[in-house]
Amino acid sequence: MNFELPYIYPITDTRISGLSHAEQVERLIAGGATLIQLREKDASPAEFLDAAIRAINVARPHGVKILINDRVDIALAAKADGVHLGQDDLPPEKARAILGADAVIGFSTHTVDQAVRAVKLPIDYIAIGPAFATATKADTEPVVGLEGLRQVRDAIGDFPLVAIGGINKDTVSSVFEAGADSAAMIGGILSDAANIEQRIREFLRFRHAK
Ligand code: 3NM
Repeated sequence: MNFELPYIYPITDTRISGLSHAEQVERLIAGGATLIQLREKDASPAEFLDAAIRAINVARPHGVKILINDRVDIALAAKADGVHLGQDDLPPEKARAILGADAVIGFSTHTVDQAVRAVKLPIDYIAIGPAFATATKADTEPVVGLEGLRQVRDAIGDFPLVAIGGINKDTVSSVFEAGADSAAMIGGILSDAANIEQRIREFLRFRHAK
């Protein structure tokens, strides 16, 4: 598996950005994104599949990986690079069996215990969150916080770790200091839709300068 987490991991949201998934992917790639997750909570499966195929057609010529949130069936049908699973989605072992050895599989965790159990699964990275309070996801688990993030890092060794939830320009450096390899963001990048490209470029430049 030649997969490496980028510092900044953007996730699409049509409600927050007011843009299609393909339009978001185009702007994110222009700003330097190399891994993008498509997150869709409103569309029908047929609509999500169509949007995913359009977004993948934008990303593939650039070598940018596209993961599908929650839906192994959509990832398979759209020939995405992989899937990001929640605790209540298909189990990662089943997703791996369906998508194959080359697929990138991420898995959401919300506690140290869940993270410790997750590193034994056939996955490529763990997400831990919410790092901070967030308005983007309604049903989040309790905030993990920077101390929780540090505990997860200590508990999982060097397993690839993504922090998510409430990360913005004021908080991004703290999640790296607490041990995250990557910061996943929705609102921090997409809330100013006219400046998506500039926003992600600034986040990437900031991190690379460190
Ligand atoms: N998952 P924003 S928090 C999609 O805790 C998602 O697993 C979370 O959006 C988790 O960057 C979250 O705007 C929302 O806070 C992330």
